[in-house]
Amino acid sequence: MAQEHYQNRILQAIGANFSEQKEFCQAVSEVFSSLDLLLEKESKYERYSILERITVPERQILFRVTWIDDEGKIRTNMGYRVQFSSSIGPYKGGLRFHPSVNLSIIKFLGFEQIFKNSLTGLSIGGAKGGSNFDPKGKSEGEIMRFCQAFMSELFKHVGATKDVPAGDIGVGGREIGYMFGKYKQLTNQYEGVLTGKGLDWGGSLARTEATGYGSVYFAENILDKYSLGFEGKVCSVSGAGNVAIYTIEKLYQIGALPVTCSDSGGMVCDKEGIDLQALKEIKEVKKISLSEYVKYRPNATYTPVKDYPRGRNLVWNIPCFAAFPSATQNELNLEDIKVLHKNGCKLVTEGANMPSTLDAISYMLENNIFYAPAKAANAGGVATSQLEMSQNASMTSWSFDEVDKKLKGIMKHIFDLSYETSKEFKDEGNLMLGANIAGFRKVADAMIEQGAV
Ligand code: NDP
Ligand code: 2IT
Repeated sequence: MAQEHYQNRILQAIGANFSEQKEFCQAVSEVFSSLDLLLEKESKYERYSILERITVPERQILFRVTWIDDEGKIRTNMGYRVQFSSSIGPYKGGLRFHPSVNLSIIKFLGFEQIFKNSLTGLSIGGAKGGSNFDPKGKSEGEIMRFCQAFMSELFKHVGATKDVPAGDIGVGGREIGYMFGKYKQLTNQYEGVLTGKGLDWGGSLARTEATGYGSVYFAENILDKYSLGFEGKVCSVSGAGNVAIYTIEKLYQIGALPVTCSDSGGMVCDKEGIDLQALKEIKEVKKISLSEYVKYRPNATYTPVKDYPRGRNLVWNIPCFAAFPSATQNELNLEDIKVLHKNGCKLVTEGANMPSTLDAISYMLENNIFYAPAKAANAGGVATSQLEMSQNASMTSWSFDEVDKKLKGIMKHIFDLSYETSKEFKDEGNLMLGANIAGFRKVADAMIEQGAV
């Protein structure tokens, strides 16, 4: 019997050992699907057991977080920090607070982060963390006490040159502030242990905007390559959080027309263009449901999730030139992409992590829809986090324009690297293939050079 390919053997073993970790298996399977030619050409990766090693986190920290609610009751949540790879730099990656968080979710995010961070061209390793704490309906005091309790354990494992967490779903500037304060109190160190900090205490200008802006810059690079542009083009965005809001803001700045957004309760369609000020007021300031949007814009429509047909995300029913899934994993499936395609969609840019299912990705690649994979398209956030670390380390701060210019340059670098790598491996324009190979190769080569650790 012919010997099974290296990557298939490892994938099968992971599937057998971690069958309950569906999201993690999905993320590994997506990366491995791009590696066939590289592994065939370069036997050293098998010789040095790279796939066996790179799929196992260097360290998984699971901890109890106990905090006291407003009624004085002691509450318990799980805390996670998965330090996946430090081959090319200190661990770096966000923290997610959402009731759906479990080890599979954190491992998938941490695994993707390794390659995303590698693609930026900066020296940052991959990690992810978070908790199944649900910030919804919690008071300001409860949020603060939870963040402090979370850091009371996490502080033992992080540090400016060791592991530098940041935000993700449910973790923004407010939560970073409470965690930073606790870290400082516990360690008596004022250091850049977190990114996404407030501008008066070590934060970087443009970090808030970076993921959304970066995702649009990446999409612009694709269109430039094919002499196309965004002027006057209708775009659909999902999500209503940090990534979605600044994707919408940048789309307006380049002359496009974003007409949708969504949150966990439902979606808004505003044919004249999403009212950005109203969206910011609802989701950034008041932190309430998107259903309020129609009070600001009576001509817009709001559809609650309970009215979505089974297995569908209704955001993708709105005809558009480009779609920007920017909420969460697996929010764009095969049915969704077929509807988008039928309605003339030419480009999908992943602002969220792993928003497209594997069969939706295959459909895009087979049907010549430009596909900007998450680990390339949303890397602007973590890249700007690294710019924050640089500013902290050198005790300087750069202007908004300086940071934005660097971000633009990094997004172009990621596009060029992904594109050139797709060409090298005879599938020109397949950016998933290019991004996966380029991201992997740098980390794998560093692992070989650093020996069996
Ligand atoms: P936020 O918490 O700011 O916003 C998340 C948005 O998505 C909210 O509108 C939320 O709804 C909605 N949402 C979350 N979970 C679900 C769900 N299960 N079903 C439907 N809607 C959901 O997070 P971010 O904007 O920071 O993150 C969005 C995505 O982008 C995530 O995949 C994240 O991993 C990724 N990302 C974030 C980066 C960053 O710098 N922040 C960098 C790179 C990627 P509601 O308001 O009701 O909670
Ligand atoms: O998924 C991501 O890249 C993030 N949530 C941002 C991570 C970071 O360290 O800025």
